[in-house]
Amino acid sequence: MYTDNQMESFQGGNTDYKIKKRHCGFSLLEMAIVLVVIGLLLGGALTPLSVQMEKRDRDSTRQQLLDMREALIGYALVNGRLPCPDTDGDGVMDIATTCASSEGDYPWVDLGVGKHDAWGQPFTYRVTASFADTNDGTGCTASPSAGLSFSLCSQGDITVLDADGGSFVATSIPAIVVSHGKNWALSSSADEAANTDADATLVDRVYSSNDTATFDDLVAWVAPNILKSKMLSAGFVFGDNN
Ligand SMILES: [Ca+2]
Ligand SMILES: [Ca+2]
Ligand SMILES: [Ca+2]
Repeated sequence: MYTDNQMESFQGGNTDYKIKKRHCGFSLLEMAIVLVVIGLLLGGALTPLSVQMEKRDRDSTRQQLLDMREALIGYALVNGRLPCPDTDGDGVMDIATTCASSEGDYPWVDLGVGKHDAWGQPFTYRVTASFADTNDGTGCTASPSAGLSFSLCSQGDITVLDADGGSFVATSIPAIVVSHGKNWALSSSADEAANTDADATLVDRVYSSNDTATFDDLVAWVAPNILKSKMLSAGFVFGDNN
């Protein structure tokens, strides 16, 4: 026989046990809720992280483009002409007397920069052929300087628009470099397609990930007046510099 106190003790013990058991059940439920909340938080945190990574990649590619443009001008200062594109993927420009093609990859071996962008893709490079051939001048002056592929009067043939069929951003450009961005070349976007159709009209505009208006390309070009100004400063004498 148990005393009343002993019975109370047992009952109290059972009650504690039940409470503990019930508490364990709540803990599992709580854990499930916590896991769901953590999942939601991680899901929310991962999106900005991917955005941050793309921003980092775009910043580094933008810096590469600035270096590559500088290298193009440096090449012209040394050689009296712009480099031709690489058309067979070895990083070496392809030229006989004239460029094998006006458009190809940036000749990263010859220029020592620009093998690929932050997404591991080659840069597209387009040049006005008469600025890169080994023929003196471009026909706009009767007295081109020996060893200079272009003259002060030479005009580039590349046009940059702010959208496909849009307004002019720059005209008479001798050379341009394009990174096609994280998505490479999205054929459903007319503005992106304009930068891969191998003609002399390209697009440079603000970033957008919005459906058919998607545009993530990064573009840099050699401004003709800066190129000629730097060559004049370096002591080059153009045949039409009278
Ligand atoms: Ca080549
Ligand atoms: Ca020329
Ligand atoms: Ca693109």
